[in-house]
Amino acid sequence: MAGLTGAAAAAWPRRGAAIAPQAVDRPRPSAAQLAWQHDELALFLHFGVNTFTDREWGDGSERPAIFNPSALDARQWARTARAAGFRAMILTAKHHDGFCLWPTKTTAHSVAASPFRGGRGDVVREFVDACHAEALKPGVYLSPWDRHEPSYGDSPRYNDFYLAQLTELLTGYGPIHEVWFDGANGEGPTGRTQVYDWPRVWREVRRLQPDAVIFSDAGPDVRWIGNEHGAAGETNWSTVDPAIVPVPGANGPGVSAMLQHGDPNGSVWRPGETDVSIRPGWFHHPAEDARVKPVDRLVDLYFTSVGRNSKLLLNVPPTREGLIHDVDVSRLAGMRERLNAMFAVDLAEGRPASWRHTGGRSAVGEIDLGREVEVAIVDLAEDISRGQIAARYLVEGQADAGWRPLARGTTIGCRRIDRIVPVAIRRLRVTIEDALASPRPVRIRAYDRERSPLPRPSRATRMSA
Ligand code: FUL
Repeated sequence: MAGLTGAAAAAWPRRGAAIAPQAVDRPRPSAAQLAWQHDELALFLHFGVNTFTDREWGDGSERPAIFNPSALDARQWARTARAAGFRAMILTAKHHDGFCLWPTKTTAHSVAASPFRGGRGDVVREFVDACHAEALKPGVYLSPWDRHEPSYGDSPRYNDFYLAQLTELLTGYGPIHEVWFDGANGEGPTGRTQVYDWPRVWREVRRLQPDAVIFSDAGPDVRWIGNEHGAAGETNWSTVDPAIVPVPGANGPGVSAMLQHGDPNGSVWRPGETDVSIRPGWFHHPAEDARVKPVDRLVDLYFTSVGRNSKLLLNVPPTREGLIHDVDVSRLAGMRERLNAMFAVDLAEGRPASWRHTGGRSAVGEIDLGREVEVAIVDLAEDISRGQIAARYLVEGQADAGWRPLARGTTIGCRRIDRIVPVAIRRLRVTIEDALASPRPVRIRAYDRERSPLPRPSRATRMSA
């Protein structure tokens, strides 16, 4: 999203209008958080021994010999992602089973002990190289829960082991864009609980990869959205109260609501990431080839994540061959085709909004679309580089007769996209009914229904008085 420029910016704030102090003090994103969110789409790749055992969670007893993808082609993953408009990919370098996809020095339980590329393979290397070749940002998932490693449960020893693994990943492969920490904390082999040292983990990521964003329930940079079915909260603040979710995997009152909705009064900027799988499971299972989410559902996921001030991390797991399955490839292509068709022509482009304050915490912006046009999607955006403040909004449209409500909601943030009953209108009005500070102009875009290749819908509902 571009910042507010041109007439809208020039018209705001009105000359002499005071800037509320809250607007200055409120949390704002770092450059890395801002870029992360504007990327909108990242591909998650769950791949490892589970791919070969047909399980979701390995127990750590898997023989490395079973890991033998016959046609692994990370470029195919990257090409698929890029063609579908994704800008980053995150690979499970190690899942709960403890098997490492890179030839680590920390354990023998890795690709080095497998027949893959004659024991000289490195999936992380191939993944990172493929990301670079397709201009995608690489990220890694390193499960803290390790069901293979004997030191797991002996907290100081395992923490050293885990840090050594993390160090290898963060020093051996160039810039890593996102480091993804799952909160899983299963019991160790002796029944002892492993106490993770999260502050040390985060410190090390900062030291070794200062530009990376760190994901976990507890951030510190980006937070889990609180479910795995692909829905950010209808109300979704990018600020949170860090005390409510202090560590990954935290349980307690308010955790779930904080992850889903954030907190308007939160003291830190921690936007939500929406992770969901294209299939029922996170790993590839041949029996689920017929249960890949249809294109409609993928498009819906875009609206319930990106369209609700979040980012979509869509899991598309490679097969035993080491390839993204044809069905998944075609669904992703279909998703991109639909999104391109929907967002092809911004009906409000080049039509400046005139904004005025209607109170200390309210404002209204109006756009003349130049002629009567059919609108089916309204796409709003705050300039979040300056924080998030809109708390309640109303969208209205006008044809010959009076104004009619088209959509209403609460937060806007980086992007809020509403699908509305298609309607022919000449003017569009957005009212910020409530905000945390003196409202700033919101970028307004409007789209018709999808155009080609789908047939044109029948006539739009015309508004009448
Ligand atoms: C969960 C894990 O247990 C799942 O297997 C998967 O990796 C998901 C993204 O996170 O906590």
